[in-house]
Amino acid sequence: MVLKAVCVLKGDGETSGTVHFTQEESDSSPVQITGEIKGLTPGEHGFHVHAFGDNTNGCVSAGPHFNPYGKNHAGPTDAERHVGDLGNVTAVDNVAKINITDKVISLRGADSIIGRTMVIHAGTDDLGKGNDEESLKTGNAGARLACGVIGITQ
Ligand SMILES: *[C@@H]1O[C@H](CO)[C@@H](O)[C@H](O)[C@H]1NC(C)=O
Ligand SMILES: *[C@@H]1O[C@H](CO)[C@@H](O)[C@H](O)[C@H]1NC(C)=O
Ligand SMILES: [Cu+2]
Ligand SMILES: [Zn+2]
Repeated sequence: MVLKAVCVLKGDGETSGTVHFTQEESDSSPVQITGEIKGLTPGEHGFHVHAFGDNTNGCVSAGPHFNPYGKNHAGPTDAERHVGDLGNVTAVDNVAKINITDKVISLRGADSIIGRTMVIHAGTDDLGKGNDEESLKTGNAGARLACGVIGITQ
């Protein structure tokens, strides 16, 4: 069966959005990620799945990037990356239109992102190439503008 999930992102400022996830039959099928985030400055913004579906203290409670295998932070096409590393989305006229296919995240099994948190950042993710310690953890993507818990939908 095709599985679908959705995430509504909100924050303290004017950034907000909705992201949809779709995965075909098997655990190893790629996940199609589509949607729109508005209220962004033009340019690239880090976009990740963070470990916890906890927003009790805003987006901070979502914890670090979802990283079940203890890897370094990197970009979505790198062989070694956090499962949650989806790179950047690009805002044009304050709106980022999202259409990503990712082979690492899943809506099922050990790499499932269901019940975890999607975060959009103020800055650009350097994909682990920033030559500092923080780059290998967060990509130096800066503040968390908006976030939401990823849930199953029909
Ligand atoms: C941000 O991520 C996107 C998508 O993964 C990538 O194409 C782009 O090069 C990244 N930007 C930087 C500055 O690394
Ligand atoms: C996303 O991209 C794929 C392939 O490039 C395309 O077939 C699909 O229509 C796009 N979806 C949206 C919502 O833009
Ligand atoms: Cu993040
Ligand atoms: Zn990461």
